[in-house]
Amino acid sequence: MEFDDSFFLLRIILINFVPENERSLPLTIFFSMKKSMNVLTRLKLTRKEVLDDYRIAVESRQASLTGRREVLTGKAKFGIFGDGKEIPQLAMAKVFKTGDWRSGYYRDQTFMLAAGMTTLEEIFAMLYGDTDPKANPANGGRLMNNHFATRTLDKNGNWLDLTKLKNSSADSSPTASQMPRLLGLAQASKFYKKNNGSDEFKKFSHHGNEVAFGTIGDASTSEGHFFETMNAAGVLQVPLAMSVWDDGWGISVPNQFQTIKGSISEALRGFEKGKNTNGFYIYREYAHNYPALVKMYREGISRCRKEQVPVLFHVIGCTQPQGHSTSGSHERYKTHEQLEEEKSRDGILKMREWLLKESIATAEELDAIESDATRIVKQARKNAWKNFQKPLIAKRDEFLKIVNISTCNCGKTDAIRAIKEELSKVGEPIRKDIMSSGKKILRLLCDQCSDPSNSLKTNVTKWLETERLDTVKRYNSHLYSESAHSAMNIKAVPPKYEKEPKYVAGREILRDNFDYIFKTNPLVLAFGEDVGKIGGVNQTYEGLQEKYGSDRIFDTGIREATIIGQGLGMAIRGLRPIAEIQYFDYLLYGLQVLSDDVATLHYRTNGGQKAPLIVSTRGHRLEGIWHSGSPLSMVINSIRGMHVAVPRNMTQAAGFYNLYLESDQPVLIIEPLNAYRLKEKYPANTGKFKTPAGIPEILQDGSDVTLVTYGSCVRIAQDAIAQLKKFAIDVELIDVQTLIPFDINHRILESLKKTNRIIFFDEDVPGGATSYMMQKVIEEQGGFYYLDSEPQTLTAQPHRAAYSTDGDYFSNPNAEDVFDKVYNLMHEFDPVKYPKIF
Ligand SMILES: Cc1ncc(C[n+]2csc(CCOP(=O)(O)OP(=O)(O)O)c2C)c(N)n1
Ligand SMILES: [Mg+2]
Repeated sequence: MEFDDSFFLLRIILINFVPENERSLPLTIFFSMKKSMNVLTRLKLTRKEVLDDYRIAVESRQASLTGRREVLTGKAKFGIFGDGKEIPQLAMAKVFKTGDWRSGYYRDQTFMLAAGMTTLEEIFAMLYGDTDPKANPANGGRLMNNHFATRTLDKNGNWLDLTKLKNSSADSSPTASQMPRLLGLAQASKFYKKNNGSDEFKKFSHHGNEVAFGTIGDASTSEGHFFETMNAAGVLQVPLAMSVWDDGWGISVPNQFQTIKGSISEALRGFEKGKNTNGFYIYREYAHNYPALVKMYREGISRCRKEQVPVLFHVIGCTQPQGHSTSGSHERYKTHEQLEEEKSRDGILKMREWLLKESIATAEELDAIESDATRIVKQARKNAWKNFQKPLIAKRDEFLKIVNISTCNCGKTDAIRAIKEELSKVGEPIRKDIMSSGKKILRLLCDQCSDPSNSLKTNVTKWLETERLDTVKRYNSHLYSESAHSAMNIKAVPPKYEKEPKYVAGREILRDNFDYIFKTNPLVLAFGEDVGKIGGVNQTYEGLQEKYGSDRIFDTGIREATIIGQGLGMAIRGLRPIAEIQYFDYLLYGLQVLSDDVATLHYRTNGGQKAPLIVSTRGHRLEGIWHSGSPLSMVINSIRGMHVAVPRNMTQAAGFYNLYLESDQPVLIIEPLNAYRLKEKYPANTGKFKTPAGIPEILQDGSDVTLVTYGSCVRIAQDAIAQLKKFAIDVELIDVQTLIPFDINHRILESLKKTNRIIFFDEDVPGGATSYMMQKVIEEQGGFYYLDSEPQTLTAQPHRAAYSTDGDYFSNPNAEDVFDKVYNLMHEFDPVKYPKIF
């Protein structure tokens, strides 16, 4: 029945059956109902939906308040919450559909709850650092609380059907680090929309209909990543929906020190999309205005989704009821007046006022929702704490039972008893307490008691080993792919050659190999500066854009961080991007994204997400500080979690692309810059040969000295070796091929066993990648025990490479340096046979 019909009916009832003086109350109720229904009709929402939203907001706030108390009472180490940002997140959740993506930050608690992507219990489990993946599926206790993620992989590391899920990429702590990946998440939709239909895409996209939602704090918009991403999104015209939760503060630093004109939407007016321009749509709304926010998100996201254009939602007037985090109090930097003013425009308070004003609910109904919320959150906290504590208490009890001193008569029983006593008194034991007690007790136990197969020492040792293995799984797993598609499971396939192979410029081998890849794998894309139209500065993609289209091989702006971000976001969504950084030295601009995001993704989600991205660059052996291409230690120390491949020529490089595209392991491949035009034998099995990961190649057998190197230094070494041969010195040359992983079968040790002398050679700084290799071989492989001479390194000078051929000669190691190093080693060993040269 329509409202007006029911009004007509009511009037008839009132006139016929109710005395005149008793008709006003039902009429008032009826009119207020009519008013609220009008509001709800205009908003296209039901009363239930709105009240559900209010409930979620109140529960979320209650979780924030309770969470802070958990930290202050010592149950959790640190806490950061979403209070003050509840209302806009309800509105955002309404337009977030199955298949969509989020790339956000720690304030998105209410959104995650409203979208059904987390639960109150999970929020508390995260706070405690629960490592049980069931209790804490976002990060398995590896990250601080409110670092959200949904799982995109099953337990074997295989893709789930992402079109059937609401997806959140994995949060990370550095401010604005969510931005570069957001660009790729959005671009994937555009790619999938244009390249519809392939079976390979089915699990990842529904005709490219998905929106990538970003969130960021007002202060974090000051980061370069924000501007770089927004500019690129405006240029690329991708469905990226950026919300800025503006509370006017970045911890203690107010807006006026952060943003031009104190307003990010004002500052970005020049980025706004005009009638016939690119750019993005800009919306601005108050954080406490629920109906306006609902309308804003509906309209903005509908344009974003349909037109595939970016949108900026600047949500002003957010608050921070509890300050920034548990690390400090905002009373230190906000005045009493400021704090009171914030309270007066609290979003939840304003929503309540609105619900009452519009007669959508009565005060009693809202009071009931609020008291229910307190109860529900209390219960969630209790459950999460119990789940977290129960196995720990059980573990502690099990350990105390095992350490039954009566079975050991010669141990230092008093001291052992004291440790046990102390452990048993710990109210809320953690693994560290138990492990530490176990190790201390073991030191006090003797070996002589009873049956050694069942002695206390044996039992405690066994228990500790089991626990160690368990913690390895808990804290050390998933740095690299452990799935069936791990690069480590893929066998090498050597290049095959015709009887009389032709010799071609190395870049042609790469180009033809890429041609094969693009032809056979619809998921692969390649992009970077000058990659599209001209096919790369070294022509390794020559002609491929014309052949496969500019959706698959394309140019980007000069913006390394977001080139990597583009690749990362697209790889998270199932594509196989090759993101090119034009020169290795410029990887520094994107290193933050590699180090904090790409390299940690699989680990920080405890195996819940992967991004099998290939970052391709070129390096080694040029000249000048910014084209020397040698900062290997910069990457091996900061991007653990990725593989680092350092091929010596283009055939080896092509073999790495083939290997990694078959695997799900992210990798950095550094092509040797000065080898594109050098002639190489043309392989007959283009696209099929594979260079293995972690397997060095012995390029020359020798018996006097082992020389370990990689990349362009291989050729320098070969030159030196030829010179050394004339002095009867026999060098074994080893190309490590990948720095990460490094010589997994200890092949270098085998060489050292034969030569007993070893030199690690590259053009990184002293103490750089050569020291890394030395530690691997001498310490990890046990090479120390086979040395007859001091192990040596040969590197570039400590200063950066100087310009010009002479600059290079006196900055970087050259064949003469290699000769001298090897010769001197032999001289030291046998001065008669190898007399001093100079
Ligand atoms: C790169 C980086 N610098 C500094 C920090 C420390 N930090 C964490 S949050 C924060 C303030 C962020 O403010 P804003 O973006 O406005 O978000 P809000 O917390 O106010 O929602 C700072 C400085 C960090 N996490 N990362
Ligand atoms: Mg802020």
